[in-house]
Amino acid sequence: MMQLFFATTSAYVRKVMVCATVLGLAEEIERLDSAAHPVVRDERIALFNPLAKVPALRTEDGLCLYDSRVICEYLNARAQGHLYPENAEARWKSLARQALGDGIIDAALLARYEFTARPPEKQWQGWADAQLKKVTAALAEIEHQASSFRAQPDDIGLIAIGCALGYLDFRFAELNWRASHPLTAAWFALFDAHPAMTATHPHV
Ligand SMILES: N[C@@H](CCC(=O)N[C@@H](CS)C(=O)NCC(=O)O)C(=O)O
Repeated sequence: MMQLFFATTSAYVRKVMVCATVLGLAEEIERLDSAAHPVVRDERIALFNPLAKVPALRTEDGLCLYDSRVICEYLNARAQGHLYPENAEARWKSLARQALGDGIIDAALLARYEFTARPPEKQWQGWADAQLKKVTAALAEIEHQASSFRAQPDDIGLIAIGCALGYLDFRFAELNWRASHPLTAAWFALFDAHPAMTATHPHV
């Protein structure tokens, strides 16, 4: 069995688990309890990843892999999957979409950490606002592209974007992103109904 430091709240872990599910590898992954935090370091995770962040994977051969991008690509190679297009143009587009989805998660997480990980006297609303500006700009770009998205989680770029939108629903429901992004909302309604997405919905 592979071993994965896991968290039901992490959109990056979800990205890995959606890939694993689509690739038929989910049952080969043992999920290890974790409590990743930017200040309170979880030394258990550091056994696999010196950055002490999740996801962190160890293979049967003892190979330690992180971060989510590397793990997803490893799983795809291991299963001889097709989550990464071979055609060069399609591949760059897919990888840029992954960066867009991951970038939403990065920015949303930084905005959240500002108020959950910092003491009140060190919190800065301007920082969180600037991070959420990145989220809204990325959502605008996704809306621009959404009419070309497929409904199946068969591509790393769409999986990353799907996990990012799921994270906004989970932690930033007040953004109400669907109201101003109708094409993205219509796409996500189909995409999020796939068994690999329903099996990995974030929860506390
Ligand atoms: N780029 C990394 C980001 C991983 C990450 O930031 N994970 C969060 C949990 S959602 C974490 O471990 N945070 C603890 C920390 O920042 O030290 C990836 O794609 O895996």
